[in-house]
Amino acid sequence: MKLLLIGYGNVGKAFRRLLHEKRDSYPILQNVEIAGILTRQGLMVGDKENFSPDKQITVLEAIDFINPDVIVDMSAPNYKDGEPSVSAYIKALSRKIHVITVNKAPLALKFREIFEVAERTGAKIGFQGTVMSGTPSINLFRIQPVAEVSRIRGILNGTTNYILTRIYEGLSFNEALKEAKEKGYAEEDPTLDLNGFDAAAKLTILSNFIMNRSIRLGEFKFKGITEISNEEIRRAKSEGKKIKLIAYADNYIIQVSPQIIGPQDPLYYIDGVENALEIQNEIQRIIIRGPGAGPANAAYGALTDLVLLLEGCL
Ligand code: 80F
Repeated sequence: MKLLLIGYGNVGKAFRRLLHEKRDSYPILQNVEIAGILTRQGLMVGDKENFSPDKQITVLEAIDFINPDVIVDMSAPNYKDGEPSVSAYIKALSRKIHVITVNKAPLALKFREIFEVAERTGAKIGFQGTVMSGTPSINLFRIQPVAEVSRIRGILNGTTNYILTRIYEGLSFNEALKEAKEKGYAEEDPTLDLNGFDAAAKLTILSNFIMNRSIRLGEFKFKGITEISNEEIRRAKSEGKKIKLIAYADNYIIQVSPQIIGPQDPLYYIDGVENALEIQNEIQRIIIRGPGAGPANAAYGALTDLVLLLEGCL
């Protein structure tokens, strides 16, 4: 099985490392090969750790040139129009090439259009890494096939939760952001984390997938953490509370906004890079928590999708 990787930054490199590590012990991965890696610098043919481009070609040309079985998109998100990933997915899926992605923008902007092509051809889309990285959220729902989800509520961005936690612990905003960047949690453009875009994109994908909605990013209001002052965080602390960036969707409301919450709320205990998600369906309330960002976690989400694809479970 031939893979074409798109994007070779923090997550791309972690994915390659993880695939090499796991290939020795998991026979199902033994026939998987990275046939090419594409970045903004061009295409490198084959599988080498140090990137150096062999050809200057576009993503669409790289699909023709490599003719992969799966494209694995680990490129930076483009929230203007999702390109070039949207066109790459449509081209790949229409040729029955599967797509695994950790890039949220294409699915947050064109979820239904992309899935329609996949449904027509039978190609599969794995996107666990788009929401809560390697902590099962999207893939948890794959084993809850008849659940009717009426409400989701969670903390879905690792960077902002990390920053809010570190300010609560006494750091300045800039110190906290610097740490989040150093740990590889932040987006290439960290304003996407700070202004709520990333959390809103994840909420859009989740709502479309597990609540069967047809929402596009931009159709609902979202706020990030840029307007919260350190004083507000410390005042909440003195009252025994915390400020958290909460994503919420039910059948009427969908929003991302900072909220002051107390110890009676399970999300109060979600600190640092940890994320959490409460899912209410007709018979259960499920809460999952785990790391929401970090290159190894996002890479793990993508590798999980690859194994599920190989096992016929996507
Ligand atoms: P990084 O900036 O390290 O690498 C981006 C790569 O994309 C580069 O190789 C660049 O050349 C390539 N690229 C950009 N545009 C391209 C194009 N048009 N064609 C080809 N290549 C292109 O970024 P990361 O950190 O490796 O992230 C990669 C993707 O993973 C992004 O879509 C992220 O949104 C996604 N992701 C990252 C996560 C992380 O922890 C986590 C899950 C998904 O919750 C949070 O705090 C979130 N900020 C992180 S969630 N790094």
